[in-house]
Amino acid sequence: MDLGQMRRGVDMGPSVIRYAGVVERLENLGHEVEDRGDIQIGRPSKYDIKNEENLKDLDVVVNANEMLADEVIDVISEGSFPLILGGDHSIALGSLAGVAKDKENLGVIWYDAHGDLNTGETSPSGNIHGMPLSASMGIGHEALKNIGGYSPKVKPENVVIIGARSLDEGERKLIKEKGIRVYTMHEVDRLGMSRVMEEAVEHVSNGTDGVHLSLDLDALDPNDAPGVGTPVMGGPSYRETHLAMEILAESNIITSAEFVEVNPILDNKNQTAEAAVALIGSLFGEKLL
Ligand code: B3U
Ligand code: MN
Ligand code: MN
Repeated sequence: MDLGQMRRGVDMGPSVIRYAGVVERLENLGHEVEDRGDIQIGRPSKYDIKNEENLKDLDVVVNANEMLADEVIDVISEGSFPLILGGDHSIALGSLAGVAKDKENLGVIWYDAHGDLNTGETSPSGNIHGMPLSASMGIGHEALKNIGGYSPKVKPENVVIIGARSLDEGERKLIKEKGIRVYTMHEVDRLGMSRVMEEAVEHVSNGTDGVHLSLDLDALDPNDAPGVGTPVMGGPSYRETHLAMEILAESNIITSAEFVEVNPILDNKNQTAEAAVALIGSLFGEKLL
C-alpha cells in the first residue's frame, strides 16, 4: 500500500522487510511462521486524487483495508498472532478492524512521530495515512470509520501514543478533547524510555482484552531510520526503540502488531528494513544474553 500518502515506494516495504530476514529471525526464536503473502491492492488510474472531502484515493484505500481486515480475522481464528507489514500507515485501518472485531476493549500503542489523528477536515495533506487512529476511534469519514462493518474499534482511553513530535492543530485539539495519553518526545527525554514504556504498558493493560502495537518507522530518529516518507528530526534512537520492544516482550501484553512506512527508495542500503526486523526480533523475545 502506498496510496495513503504521496511518496511512491512504500508499497515495497513488505518485500524489503522479508528480504531483511524477518521470517528467519522469528523462526530462530522458535516461532512457527506462516507468510501469507501480499494483499493485492490495485492501482488507481491516477494517483493522489482528492475527493471533495479532502481524502486521497479513498476507494482503493478502503477496499484494501477491507481485505486486510478479513485476512487478520482469519489469522486470529487460527489461533495465530497477526504480524502485519506495511505499506503506509493507512493499513492500520484494516489491521485494527480485524484485530478489534471480538474485543470490547482493545488497547493500542501507537509508536509514531505523528498522531495520525486527522480527518478530512483537519488534514493539511488529504493523506489517509495521517488519519487511521482517529478513524479507528470513530472520528472522520464514514467509509474510513466503518471498515469491517463496525465502529469504533478502539476507545480513546485505551490508546497511548509514543514518540510524537509533529502534531497538527486539529490533532492537538482532539488529544485534549478525548484525553488521549500521549508521550511526546518531551516526556521521552524527561522521563526516559524505560519509564515511558512502563507507564504505557500499565495504561493499555488496564481493563483491556488485548493490545495492538502499531509501529511507524518514522517514529525513530531519521539517522537510524532514513527510509521513511515523512522523517521528523529528534526521535527515539534505534537503541531506545529496542528497549521499548524488549519491555513490551517482557510485559507479555501484545496480541497483534504492525510495522509500517518502510520506503526502500528513500532508504540507505535497506537500513530501515533491517531496523524493523531487529525490532520485530526484540518484540518477539530476542535477548542479548
Ligand atoms: N500530520 C500530517 C503528516 C503526517 C501524518 N503521518 C505522516 N505524516 N506520516 C498529515 O498529513 O496528516
Ligand atoms: Mn503513522
Ligand atoms: Mn508517522
